[in-house]
Amino acid sequence: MSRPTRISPLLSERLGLPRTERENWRLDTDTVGRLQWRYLDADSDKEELKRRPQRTYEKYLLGLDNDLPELPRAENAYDAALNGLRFFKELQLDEGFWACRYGGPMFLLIGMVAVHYYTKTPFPEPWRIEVIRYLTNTAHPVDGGWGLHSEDKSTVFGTSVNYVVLRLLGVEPDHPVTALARKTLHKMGGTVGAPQWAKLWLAALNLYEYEGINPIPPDAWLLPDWFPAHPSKWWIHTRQVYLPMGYIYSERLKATLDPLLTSLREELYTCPYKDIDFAKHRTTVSPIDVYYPHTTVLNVMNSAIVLAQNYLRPNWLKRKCRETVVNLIRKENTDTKYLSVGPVSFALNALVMFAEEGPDSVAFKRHLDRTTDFMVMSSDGMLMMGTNGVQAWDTSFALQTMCTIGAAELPEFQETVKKGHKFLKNSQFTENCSPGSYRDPRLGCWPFSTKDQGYTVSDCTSEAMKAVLMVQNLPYIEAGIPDEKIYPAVDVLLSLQNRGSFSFGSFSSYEQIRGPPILEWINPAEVFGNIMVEYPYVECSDSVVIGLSYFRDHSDYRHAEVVQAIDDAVKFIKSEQDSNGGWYGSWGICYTYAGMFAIEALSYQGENYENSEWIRKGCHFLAKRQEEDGGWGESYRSCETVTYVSHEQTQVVNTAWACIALMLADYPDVEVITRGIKLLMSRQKANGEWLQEGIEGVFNRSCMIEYPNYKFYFLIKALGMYAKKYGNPKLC
Ligand code: LAN
Repeated sequence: MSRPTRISPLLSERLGLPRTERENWRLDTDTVGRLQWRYLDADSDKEELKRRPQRTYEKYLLGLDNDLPELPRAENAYDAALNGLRFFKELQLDEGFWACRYGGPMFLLIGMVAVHYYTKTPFPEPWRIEVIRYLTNTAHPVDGGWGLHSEDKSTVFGTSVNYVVLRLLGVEPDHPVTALARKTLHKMGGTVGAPQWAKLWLAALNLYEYEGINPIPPDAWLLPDWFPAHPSKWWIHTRQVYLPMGYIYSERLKATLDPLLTSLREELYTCPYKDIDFAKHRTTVSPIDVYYPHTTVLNVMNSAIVLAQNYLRPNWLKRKCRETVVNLIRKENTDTKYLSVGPVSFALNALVMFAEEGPDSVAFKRHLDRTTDFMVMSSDGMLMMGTNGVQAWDTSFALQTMCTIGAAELPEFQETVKKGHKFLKNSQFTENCSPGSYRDPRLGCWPFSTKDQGYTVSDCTSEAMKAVLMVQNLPYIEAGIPDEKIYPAVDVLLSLQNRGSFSFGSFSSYEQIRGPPILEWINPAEVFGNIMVEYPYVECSDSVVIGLSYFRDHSDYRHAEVVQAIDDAVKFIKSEQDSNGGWYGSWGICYTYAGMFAIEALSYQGENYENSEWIRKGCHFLAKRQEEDGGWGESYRSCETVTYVSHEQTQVVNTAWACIALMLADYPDVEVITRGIKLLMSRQKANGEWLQEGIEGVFNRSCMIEYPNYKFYFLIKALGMYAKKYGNPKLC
């Protein structure tokens, strides 16, 4: 059942669920962007509540009234841009970055809650109340289930794991939310049809049997490094998730059965637990959930591994696997300050460290300390984020926007620019990773979220480098990053370019492509596509072209190689354009997102509508998709179906992306752009803000993810560019 738009007010309110006092939440941070929501107790923290009043950004993020003033009505795009920026500036934290609620994926909370339950670590009461609220508010408005992401139909995956979360947090089975969800789960066939990642968490909670999970042998790590299928060749997220999963699977970790778990065993299935032959359900996955079905190769391989495991796995081999996995997890913990690359591996690693080193170990305690980095409070309740934030990425675009539209020169925004610059300066990596971690150099690069998280991404380094260079042109920026400290970032970018035959010249996300794409045949996750290896990504390639082009015009360092790298990447970008002129976006929704980045990259080479057939086709693709009201609206279904699908309503973010692309291209029919710009202005509120519309981002083709700050800086950029380019006419 597709998801109708949510009925307001929030379901949690209609059901009268308990809630915490929103006025008592505070967001703590540090100079490298750590985000920690803290609940102050009305009695024991009375003093602090008085001493530390809530800041505007806290009120905004919590959905409270934010006393920001009404601004003079904008009659032209420039004033609208500045009004938007005046609002957005108030959301900046003192340390220079922007916070947000990076939600969307609905399969993350289970990890956090399972670890607390398994290890008997109390789940903080304010979190418990607010997680229950969040899940209540994101349940499907009709059938009460959950999907892979917050806008998805209900699936066995989302419904099983979030049902378990609610029950472990104390919601009774006859509560209206759990009762309806369970009914839907049973209608879908019950938890036997859950995909592998759900089965693994449920097995660790003693709610599913390990024989019913397709094998996750950590033994793969013992293959020689040169072997093409060695896990070090997999995409970083896949290898970091399957590493601890391999431990949990191989060691058959199981929570102690208690009355709650015993009851859950009966609630999740359509027949009594003891009657289920789990081994028979190893390959059962609900068709509603499947995005990437098992291949025959994988099924045959799995059956062979099951046999080998049962008869041919001596204890010494099991011990060796355990040592290898633990050793690699320790390196990951050191290199990411216990955050790990993402939320799934974070929770899995915490469980492994508990099992391996015990409840009082430093490692387990450090993991527990990091749980706050992922748990974010919002108006709908508390959720676990897709990463520990979007700090460096958002700050880079915010700074670029202010420079592009000339706002950075205005006195009222100089403090904002200075603080943002300082944050990017603090976020640059100053050391490389542990030897033997299979990680590439990262010195001089930037992360997507924070320096502590420790991972660089090709486009994050490139966009941050561009932001830093742009800002450092401003006369009032004093302590800039010297060129010698930018060079290592350029070295890394150059080293990340793919050289393989089908991907020549392109850039992937975290690393070069290390393994053959045929490894996708053994993608075991069922719900995600394109996860086994790195792929050439058009947006990553665009961003690197943009960053390196900016650098090329700034410095002579490795000039010939930089020029060559840009050239090769541009060829790749052109070759990726579909015959209808669209570019498929892998990280944003979808063709409008990638179209903007691709056209920007080409425009940096002096290409435009007049002289480039690629840009011309790209513009026609976008212009054709403009809607009646002058806006663009693209549905997340574009990402799944790999073809443009219109949203039911136009979206400000898609509209801004399309307008930016058309302006960069010098699209001759200015009226098309003007209509888009007018739409952005018409949706702006009196205090300069825009309200949240549909979800903006995606990963692995099937899972959507929120980028709440896109509705600020991309809109401000579109409006400001329009004003600069077309003489800022009066528009209303
Ligand atoms: C992200 C977020 C940022 C994103 C961009 C920088 C925008 C992109 O251009 C490159 C890829 C990257 C870094 C990216 C990769 C996958 C991530 C980390 C995410 C979409 C955020 C969450 C997602 C991660 C895989 C979620 C955990 C789920 C698993 C399947 C392990």
